[in-house]
Amino acid sequence: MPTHSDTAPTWIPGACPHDCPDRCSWQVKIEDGAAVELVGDKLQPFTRGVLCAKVDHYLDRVYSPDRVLHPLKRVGAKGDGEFERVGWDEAIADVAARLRRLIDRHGATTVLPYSYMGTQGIVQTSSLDRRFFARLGATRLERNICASTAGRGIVATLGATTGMLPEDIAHSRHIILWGTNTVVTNLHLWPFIRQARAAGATVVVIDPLRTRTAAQADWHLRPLPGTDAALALGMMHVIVNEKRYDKDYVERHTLGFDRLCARLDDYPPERVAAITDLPADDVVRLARAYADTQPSAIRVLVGMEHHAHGAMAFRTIACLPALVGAWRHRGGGIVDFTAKPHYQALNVAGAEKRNLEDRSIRSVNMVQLGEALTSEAMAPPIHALIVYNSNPAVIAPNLNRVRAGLAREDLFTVVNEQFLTDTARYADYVFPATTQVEHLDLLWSWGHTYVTLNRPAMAPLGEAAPNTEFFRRLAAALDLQEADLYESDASLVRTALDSDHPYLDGVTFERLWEHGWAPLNLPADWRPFANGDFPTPSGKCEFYAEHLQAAGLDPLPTFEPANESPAGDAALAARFPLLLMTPKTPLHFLNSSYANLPRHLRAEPEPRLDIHPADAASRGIADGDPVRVFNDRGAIHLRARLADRVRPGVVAVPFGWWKAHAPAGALANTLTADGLSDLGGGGDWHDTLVQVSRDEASHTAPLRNGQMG
Ligand SMILES: Nc1nc2c(c(=O)[nH]1)N[C@H]1C(S)=C(S)[C@@H](COP(=O)(O)OP(=O)(O)OC[C@H]3O[C@@H](n4cnc5c(=O)[nH]c(N)nc54)[C@H](O)[C@@H]3O)O[C@H]1N2
Ligand SMILES: Nc1nc2c(c(=O)[nH]1)N[C@H]1C(S)=C(S)[C@@H](COP(=O)(O)OP(=O)(O)OC[C@H]3O[C@@H](n4cnc5c(=O)[nH]c(N)nc54)[C@H](O)[C@@H]3O)O[C@H]1N2
Ligand code: SF4
Ligand SMILES: [Mo]
Repeated sequence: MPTHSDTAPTWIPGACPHDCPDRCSWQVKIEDGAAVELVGDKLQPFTRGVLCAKVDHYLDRVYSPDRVLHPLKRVGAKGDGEFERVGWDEAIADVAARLRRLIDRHGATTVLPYSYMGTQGIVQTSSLDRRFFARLGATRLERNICASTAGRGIVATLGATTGMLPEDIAHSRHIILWGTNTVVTNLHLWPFIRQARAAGATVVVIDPLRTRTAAQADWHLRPLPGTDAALALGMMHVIVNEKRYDKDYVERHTLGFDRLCARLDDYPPERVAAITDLPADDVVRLARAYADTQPSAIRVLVGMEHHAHGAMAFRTIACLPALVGAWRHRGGGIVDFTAKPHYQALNVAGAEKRNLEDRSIRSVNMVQLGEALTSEAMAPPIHALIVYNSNPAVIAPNLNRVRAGLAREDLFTVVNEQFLTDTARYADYVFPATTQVEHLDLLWSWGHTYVTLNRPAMAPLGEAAPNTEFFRRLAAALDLQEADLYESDASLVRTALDSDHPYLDGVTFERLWEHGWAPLNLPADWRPFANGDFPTPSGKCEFYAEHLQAAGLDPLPTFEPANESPAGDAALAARFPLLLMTPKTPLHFLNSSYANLPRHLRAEPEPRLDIHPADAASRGIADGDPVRVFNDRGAIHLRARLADRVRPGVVAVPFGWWKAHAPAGALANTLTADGLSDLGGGGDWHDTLVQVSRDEASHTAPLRNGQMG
């Protein structure tokens, strides 16, 4: 059992750094300066000592022979992965000199940072890096590949994303997991759902795919992707027409009920059935169960946002709890991101020094990196790209365009990484980044309300350095003088904790240093909208949201088909009749992370195309057959898996694999759309049409099974 004492061997508290809602606390055992064991912290009330299959062997990642431990300089062609070792001083001086030359010639906006949440702490995700790029005056990056669309949609209705506390789902009696794969992506919520179930709750999953979560549900509904707004409107139609709504709550705490009712006339169950391809009876049955079984909870997360009308879908679903008065109850409402109370409590803006950023400088949406690197319209073009905490050559949509950009000879690319990722292979310089056991960080969570401190448990291996140190060294090499650029990691943690907010009462650096985590000090009876108090412009739950008009959207909930869908573009759908989903199904990968480690690849040897037996039969495809999946953006070759996992008209390819480790280099994002969502600037990659054919040609690379080089 880990203790917090300082006698040898020592156990050091820390936390999983990944972009996962669960934010597990862990303890690292140190002997003779080396990490010898890493286990979940059983005392943490939400994560309870259980690490997932991805992270359970985190020390394999730390001590992997494939770690980048020294600065590397490219000697081969871009993308080939041939590098030679160079010294930090020499490398950073050359990077500074080249940046200086490019900035002198093209202006500072020729520099583009590209980062996301490869590590998700305040210090290593968004502190000195933000200050550094603001000081340079670089092109700004819109970091909205995840959650901003869902968030903006929910905020349009509720004014805030944080509704129910996740653990309160244990009190729910009717739970809809709507477009989220809890068992895979949010594992630590599942015990609370099981608790509810043991007390009689019904669990419904709404997902076009039969996910692991759907397989465990009491009822699985499979609408066509991108049609959830219609389903929610159909439910509201039934709830209102059958007078199952909470009249008192609606009158006191909502805005625009009459206008909503007029809109609901357009969504009788029969029409909703035609849009969603669900039986009309199911729409009615779901509406009745949802309204009548209180407390009822809806869990949403991210995957469903990646559509052209993703925000509208979230906004529409967010109308449901107010209609039935679910917010009155503990265990009623919507469970969404918990980031907001963390951001209210912690001084994140102080760590980032957001005031340094000049918001008049142009910005690039990270979803559209390919376009930013290849478009003629970019003036000045991006000539310098600095990537950290992200692997765009795998995770960004429309990869052929991304890779064409990364391959440009007139692009100077610097990548700060733990491994030689697909992206790093295009770099002119790669710098070695520390892992979570080698650096300090303060972490919030988007899936629970505990603040966590991650202490460095051991000295960095080789010449690895934290992200912050990379930016300090680069700032020094550029001769930048501002003290803000050189704040220490410990001081950054203290800056972030420097807040008078009551949620942070009693949460001190010392307490966190000792125990690793502390709960935010939230009010005991957390039913944020039990008496209305919605932080919207009207103070009410906005069925009608005036300000949406300004954004060019319908002020009422509505359904519109995506352009890239059979209902949106019949001509395109005639050529590419199948909708492609590319979700996070691999249990052993976290986005693209771990998709290079032997243990994880043994468990996830190859991506398969999931295709419904009816769609396969009409194409002469049998289970295990090689297939070609293609559209105008590209083609991939992989093997088919015939199963009821997908519904007719929909196929799925999981994402995460790297080119070198996926058989035949089949990366899901080769095919995906890189348009934007309606609000929040997220991607629309689940609106992707493809065609599938049996692959008669032999593969360029043999399909391997369970092995890696
Ligand atoms: N194992 C594992 N866990 C992870 C991650 C990982 O890569 N691997 N990634 C982490 C990250 S970054 C995130 S953002 C979260 C995401 O967590 P989730 O949002 O739960 O995961 P996704 O796979 O993105 O999407 C969930 C489901 O949405 C469904 N979906 C897509 N479009 C629609 C639609 O139009 N309607 C409906 N009803 N469903 C739809 C997909 O089929 C998918 O099963 O997971 C985190 N946890
Ligand atoms: N088709 C499709 N595409 C998707 C998604 C999908 O569901 N389908 N999901 C999208 C979503 S929700 C997200 S969040 C994005 C995720 O996209 P990313 O954030 O780019 O993905 P990750 O694989 O989590 O992390 C990227 C890299 O960060 C590195 N890293 C980790 N710690 C550190 C550190 O301390 N320093 C440095 N310098 N690097 C570090 C890791 O080694 C890893 O290579 O992908 C998106 N792309
Ligand atoms: S990836 Fe998520 S579930 Fe796994 S250890 Fe990290 S926080 Fe926990
Ligand atoms: Mo994400």
